[in-house]
Amino acid sequence: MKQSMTLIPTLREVPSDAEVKSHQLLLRAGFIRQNASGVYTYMPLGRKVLQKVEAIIREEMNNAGAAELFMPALQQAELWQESGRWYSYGPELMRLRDRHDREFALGATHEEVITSLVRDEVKSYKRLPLTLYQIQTKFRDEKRPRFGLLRGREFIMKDAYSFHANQESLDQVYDRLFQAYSNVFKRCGLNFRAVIADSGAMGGKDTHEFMVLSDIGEDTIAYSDTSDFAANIEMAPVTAVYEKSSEPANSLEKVHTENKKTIEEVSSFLQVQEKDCIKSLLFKVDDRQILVLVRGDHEVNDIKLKNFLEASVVELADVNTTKEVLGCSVGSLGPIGVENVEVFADHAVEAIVNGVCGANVEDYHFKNVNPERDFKVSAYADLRFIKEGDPSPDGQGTIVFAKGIEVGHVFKLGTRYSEAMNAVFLDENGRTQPMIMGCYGIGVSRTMAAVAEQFSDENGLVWPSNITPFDVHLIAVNMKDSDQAALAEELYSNLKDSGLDVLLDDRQERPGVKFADSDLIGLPVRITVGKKAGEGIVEVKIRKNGDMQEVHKDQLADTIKGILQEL
Ligand code: 9G3
Repeated sequence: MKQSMTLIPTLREVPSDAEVKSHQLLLRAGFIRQNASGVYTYMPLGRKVLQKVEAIIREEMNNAGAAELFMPALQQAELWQESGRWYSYGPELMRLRDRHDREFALGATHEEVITSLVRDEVKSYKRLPLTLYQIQTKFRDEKRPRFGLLRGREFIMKDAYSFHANQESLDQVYDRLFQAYSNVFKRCGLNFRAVIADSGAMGGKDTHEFMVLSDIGEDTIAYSDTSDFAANIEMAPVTAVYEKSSEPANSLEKVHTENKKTIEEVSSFLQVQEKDCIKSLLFKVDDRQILVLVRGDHEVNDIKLKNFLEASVVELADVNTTKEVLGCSVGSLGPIGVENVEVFADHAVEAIVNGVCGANVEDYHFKNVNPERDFKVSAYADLRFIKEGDPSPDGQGTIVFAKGIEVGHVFKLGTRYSEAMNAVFLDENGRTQPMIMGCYGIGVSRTMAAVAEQFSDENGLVWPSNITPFDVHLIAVNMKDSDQAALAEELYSNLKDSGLDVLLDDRQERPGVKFADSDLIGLPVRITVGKKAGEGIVEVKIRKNGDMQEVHKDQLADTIKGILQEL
């Protein structure tokens, strides 16, 4: 490709509304242009990277036995009404009406469409298992689109769906696609972790997110400093064991704690440690209230609470409800004497001796509180967020936190959609059964941005050789110099004939501009045709580490192929 024939509008200055590196660089290097908030055009260079990422995904998915199809983005409302999600999703689901006033959704995901297709076409266990996938544009009306392609309102996803007669079949396909995902992200050059994730509203038990480690990631990962254990912080189980101190239980004492509300105010006022305090929070759980207790230095994990109580709605009760139900504000809540709501506590609370908790009277607390003597709970459970320094749940090493960008997500769905939409099959005994499903997503455009986030330096992007838009950037210092122009043209056709993808900068621009643009665009290898053109000698520079060498044109193709293999 000759730069004079394509469109690569590089920018000198950093766009003000781009907060993260990948967003700034993809804009400055002319890979993307914004059309509207969260809506982008993939320019020629960006499109080429997407095509390479998609090619890797297709290879791995096809290898794993999945068949590619292509579903519509326009989805009838009726399908989403059958699954119930037409009513459960809010403004994030983009909806429109056609000319006959019939309602549609713009596809945010395709469980409904694929399930309605398979229920019509598959009736017998002999046709299972079946794994279908597509690479398609998705629409989600994010409240705050940000970070360029990392959180857009229109984005490219590979989404796959598998259908099974039994659980073992799902487990097999899940594991095979899990491996395919690891291959995809490895081949894209990404430093990623597969983390145990909460299945949230998706139902199903097993689910893993593929996280690219990055400080600007929106998710927090808890991982072991010595093993490969890694979990989304919402899901990471806590296996810490708590030593109950042997000090004698002193008698309960009610103390006035004027205006002391937070754990640190109360603990410093009463000269006790935060870990000897009991933090009590009232939650609205479906249609009732629950009082949840955690140790003063811990936080309630509402996802764990929801899963433990098998509830569908869990949220902190508001101030008025708290006052109504327990007669005081949050800062004075406690479990002692509470009869009208159920009380649950995290395991750590059980080991507290002579602790402190609110007295359910404004500005009063109890000292020398001892669980089981002074209050009972319906159950102790793992209800807190894991913390750095906790033992890793797999028993190996200690937990460390990191931020991650979710680029993939695999779910065991179970029969959530097949039951709702009657996707059934006849099993080998002639009985009608709902199909068991799995679903698997990769954010394709997000993966490109994650690579840009992980591989860039102060001069610009640095593309891994597997997904670079072009293999080689061929630059003539001065196209008006006949030796240089001639050699550049000769090398352009020879390198292409040798199978290399070449971008020739044939613009009438000053050398400085060409070199700055080349560093910004970030192709893995740059060839400079300069003063020694007459001798057939060019300069070869590796973008990643800046290594330079002079090479004669006869060795050029092999030298470059060797370099690309090594990168
Ligand atoms: C919606 C909207 C947003 C959504 C969903 C539906 C996330 C939704 C979860 C998934 C699960 C899997 C198949 C590929 C892998 C991920 N955000 N999810 O279902 F209507 Cl507006 O998409 N789907």
